[in-house]
Amino acid sequence: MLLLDDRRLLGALDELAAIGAIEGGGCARLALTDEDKVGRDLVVGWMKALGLDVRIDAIGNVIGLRAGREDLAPVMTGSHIDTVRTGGRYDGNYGVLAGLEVVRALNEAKITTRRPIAVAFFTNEEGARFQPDMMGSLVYAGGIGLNEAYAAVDKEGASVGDELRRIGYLGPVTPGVLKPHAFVELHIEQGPILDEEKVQIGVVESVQGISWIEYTVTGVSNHAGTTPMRLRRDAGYLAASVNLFARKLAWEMGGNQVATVGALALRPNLINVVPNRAVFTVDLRNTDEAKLKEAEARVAAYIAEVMKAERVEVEANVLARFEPVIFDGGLVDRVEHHAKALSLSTRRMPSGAGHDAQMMQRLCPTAMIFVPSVEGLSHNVKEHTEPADLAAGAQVLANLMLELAEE
Ligand code: HGY
Ligand code: MN
Ligand code: MN
Repeated sequence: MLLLDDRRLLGALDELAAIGAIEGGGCARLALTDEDKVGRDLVVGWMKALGLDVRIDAIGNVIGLRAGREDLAPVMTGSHIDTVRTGGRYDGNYGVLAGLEVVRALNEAKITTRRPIAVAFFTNEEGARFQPDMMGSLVYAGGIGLNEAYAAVDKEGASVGDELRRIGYLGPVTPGVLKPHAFVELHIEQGPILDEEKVQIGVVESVQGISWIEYTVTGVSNHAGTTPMRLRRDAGYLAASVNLFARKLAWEMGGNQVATVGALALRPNLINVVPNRAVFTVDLRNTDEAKLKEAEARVAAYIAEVMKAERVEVEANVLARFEPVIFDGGLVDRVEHHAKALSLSTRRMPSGAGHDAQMMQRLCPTAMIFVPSVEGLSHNVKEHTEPADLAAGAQVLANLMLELAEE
């Protein structure tokens, strides 16, 4: 069995987490910011030091390629190193750095696998600054074109294209030109299931569907003291009502349905002025596409109702919409097999979070390996996974990758 150096992996995670480090032990490296660039440069440096052929594509995806005995489609692993603003140190980073640890161990063991091995990090997986999320892997899989991705802008009006150029990661390689034999992503669960059930490895069968919509509400600003309730056209009231409605709807629908109003901005945002503008987002997810569609329709119908009663205007902008993705059954079985072969406890499960793997399944057999998140915390600086669990996940990844690389 390929021997990994768990302490080295932990050290690499700490070193990367120090870039964009924030209060409480997390890190903030929003996509294509200076912090993201510094993180990218660090990981690219590690890839080069490992002798990998580093390729940067036109959407800034970075792939480190290790030659095989034969020039065949590579076995690819990877994830992302951009984070949300309140990011932890494992989301995405762990999958990329565990992939590099597999390469280090192969180098030390002087093993050349039949197939090449690739370790990738994809651009803007989080979608926190630019939407849609999983942008780099979506372009890689042919889901959107480069120009559409380049045109995405952040709240300050900076575009993906300009920011890629500015940080020096608008690479020459055509995205997706390297079609993997298989793709395996190692990731923290980011939810409470494995931790609550004390299970060591999550065998991920699918990723739930995602619906991101931004609503811009226009009402009439007015004096908070003199305007009687009957005359108000309060944009903030609609935003607040939708938040309550979506939350109640998720509880009522039950199952895997979740709903989040994560971003909300009122204007003029003053204590004594009825807001004339509200911009807010609704994130709806479900493992069942029909149910996700139902949730979307019910939120839209509710908005139409309140819009009429409050006499405000509403404009909807779809930021991301992905249907649920089912991973390759055979590869999922092999994740389970390798975890059990290491006497690790396992359970099959869907992913509540979006991942680059859901895009790679469009190109090749793809699967994911989860390790527990303590108290299910993620997108939170307190995100934590025990070192023993980090090591176990990396070993399952290594053993599966080696098997795939010899077929
Ligand atoms: O939103 C997500 O699920 C992912 O973190 N982009
Ligand atoms: Mn992630
Ligand atoms: Mn994330």
